[in-house]
Amino acid sequence: MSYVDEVFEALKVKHPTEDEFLEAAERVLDTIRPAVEANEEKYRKAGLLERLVEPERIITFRVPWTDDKGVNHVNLGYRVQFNSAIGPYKGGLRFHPSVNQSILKFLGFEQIFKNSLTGLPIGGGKGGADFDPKGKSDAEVMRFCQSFMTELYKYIGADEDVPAGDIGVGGREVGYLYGQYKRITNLYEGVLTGKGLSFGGSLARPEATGYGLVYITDEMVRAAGKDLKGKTVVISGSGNVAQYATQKATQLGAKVVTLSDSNGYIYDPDGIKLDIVMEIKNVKRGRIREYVDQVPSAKYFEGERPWGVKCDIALPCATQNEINGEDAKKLIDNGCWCVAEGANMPSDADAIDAYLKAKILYMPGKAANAGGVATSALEMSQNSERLSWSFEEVDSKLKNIMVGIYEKVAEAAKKYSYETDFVTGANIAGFEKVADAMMAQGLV
Ligand code: NDP
Ligand code: 2IT
Repeated sequence: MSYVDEVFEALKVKHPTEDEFLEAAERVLDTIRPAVEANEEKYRKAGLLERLVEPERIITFRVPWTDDKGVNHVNLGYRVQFNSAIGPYKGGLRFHPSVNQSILKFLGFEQIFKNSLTGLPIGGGKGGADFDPKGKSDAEVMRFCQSFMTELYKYIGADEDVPAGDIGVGGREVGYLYGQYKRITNLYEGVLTGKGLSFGGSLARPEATGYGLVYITDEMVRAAGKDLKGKTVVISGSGNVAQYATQKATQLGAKVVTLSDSNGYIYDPDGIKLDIVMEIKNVKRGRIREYVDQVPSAKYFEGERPWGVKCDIALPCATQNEINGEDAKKLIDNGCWCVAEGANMPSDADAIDAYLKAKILYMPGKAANAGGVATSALEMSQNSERLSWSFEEVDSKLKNIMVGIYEKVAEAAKKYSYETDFVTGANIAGFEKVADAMMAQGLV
């Protein structure tokens, strides 16, 4: 049996219930084969892959908090410190009822390669809690965040582990988390990213994931001799990533016709009006269906996802496994020729197989959504030098990073597979730097 297969078989036996993590690990291990085989003896002797698939540390803790009625609750909090070979652990916190160890391990594992692709010195981590911020008051969210940080602060630090946002964790939550960290430790340091501008946040960090997604999509589309102008784009989600992907795609002349949340999707044939969405989602914290109350020419589809809508480009920006094989087939049959992932692992294995078989342009999440964490690393740099860069400076660095990622991914695709196999390209390009650092640092 090959080294890759041996390690994956053992992983399945060790963690049989961790479906999401096994799915992510299998996809990465399967595509890095050529890079592993070229060094098989060396890597095997060093136990490189066995170490790569096992987090350095997982911290699990209870998070007790009291709601506005005085009722007590206990949630589960986690931080997966997966790999620190190339820098301090870096990655978001997710607050969502579905959060469990398997999901956070898959996200932390993906983060290792994503962070490596950015070219910046950040290792891989992820954390969160099975807490649902939906429907909670600001005071409840604050008490939860304070309780969460009262345990987490022991394990994080500006040179140790730097969390940020993800699903259910935005500017409000990062603010409460930062306040409690500072209160407990008495340190004013860049321990979290995605902070508010008045306390060390970076301009363009809120925009970064969505903008970065569209920058790399634009690069990929132009390399294929096409253009975003006038193209119809279908986007899922309506949170941070979806909103700024909509904004940048629209600025570049494309027309975004859908957005969604976990209840359903909206279709606006005239192009989504983002100011209305932002008011509903960011101010009122409401549901996407409310859009049609203000734009009667738009339609709302309860309980459905937008993959049946005719489009040129699909940008999934909600959550993992939101596109299955059938959805992918629908997209392709309707003429979609480009998929780029704002979310982490939104396409399941069957969907990815369908894209690759149809040879449509497909940029996987770890490359396509890396602009968020890359700009987080820029926020860390600004915090270290106690300076703030202008929006234009951060945005232009972000754009350069996304173009750089496209080039690295395309080059590795060409070297190890075929020209537009960006799945192999992203995994190998991300893996090589981490493997090199792990080999150099010995058995740790
Ligand atoms: P937000 O919490 O701001 O928004 C999440 C959106 O996705 C909401 O519209 C939400 O709808 C929807 N959603 C969440 N879970 C589900 C579900 N199970 N089924 C259907 N819809 C769902 O999160 P972000 O925009 O920050 O994150 C979106 C994706 O992007 C995630 O996969 C995240 O990991 C990834 N990502 C985020 C980065 C960032 O910088 N924020 C960076 C890189 C990747 P509802 O309100 O109904 O739950
Ligand atoms: O999935 C991700 O890359 C994020 N949620 C952003 C992480 C970060 O540290 O900015």
